[in-house]
Amino acid sequence: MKFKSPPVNSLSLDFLTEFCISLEKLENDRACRGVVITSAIPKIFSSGLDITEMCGKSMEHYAEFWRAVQEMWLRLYSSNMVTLAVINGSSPAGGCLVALSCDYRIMAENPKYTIGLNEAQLGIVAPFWFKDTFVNVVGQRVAERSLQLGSLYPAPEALKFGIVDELVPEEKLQEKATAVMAQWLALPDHARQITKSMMRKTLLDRLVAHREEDIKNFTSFVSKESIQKSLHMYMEMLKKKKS
Ligand code: CO8
Repeated sequence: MKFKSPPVNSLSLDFLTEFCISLEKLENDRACRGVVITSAIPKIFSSGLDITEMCGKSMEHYAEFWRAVQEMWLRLYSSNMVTLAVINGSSPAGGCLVALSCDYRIMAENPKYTIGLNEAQLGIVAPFWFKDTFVNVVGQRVAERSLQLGSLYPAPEALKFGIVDELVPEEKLQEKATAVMAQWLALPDHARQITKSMMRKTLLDRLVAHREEDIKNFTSFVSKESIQKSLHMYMEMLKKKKS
């Protein structure tokens, strides 16, 4: 599956909806046992949640958007398929969450590409299921420090901290992805699926049980004047950096 939503594969409501439908189609296709998620946009895997969906919109819109973010994560994190992220570009915040939710992460060996949960840099807070997905990959200490600092790590550091599993020269990504997928698919599906579910069920159940409360938390947090101001300033900063 190749993300292709120029300019930066930001996770808008439309993007998330289409992503979920595509995942569901593959999930229901008995012939499909694994999915490789990558980007068709050079240098960018995904720029994370579309910030414009969180700025100057109605409470109803925030709720609808957040439900779509939850849905994407619930589907991806609980997928029965082997999920492999091939991170061929930068992957901040929600982009990093997509990668962290897969079973295995291969990143292009390019120190210009960064990855991490940088929410704190935007003046916002990663919700518990972002945080716990991160903890489940890198452990408490790395997650605690990285989340507080909103760190975006260049690929070599991301490997050092266990955010990604392997670095590969960009031109070898596809070859490597095929080899890794073959390795994972060599196991009997049922044993792998039950093991995956055992590792992830507690966190998945927690979001399912607290889904409405999580939406309420998001809508009231994001609609605060101070948070709206932070997000606007961040968008301005991106524009200035560009010019
Ligand atoms: N959402 C919306 N628009 C974006 C986003 C985004 N996430 N990222 C970039 N854009 C826009 C830029 O504003 C710019 O727009 P325009 O052309 O109109 O000026 C355009 O995309 C291109 O961006 P750049 O010029 O910056 O492109 P580069 O190739 O130089 O850089 C990057 C690409 C590295 C992806 C860079 O754009 C970047 O760092 N973007 C910001 C990424 C980011 O911080 N995302 C965090 C989003 S928040 C999130 O995912 C989790 C939130 C959890 C919620 C918590 C509860 C409140």
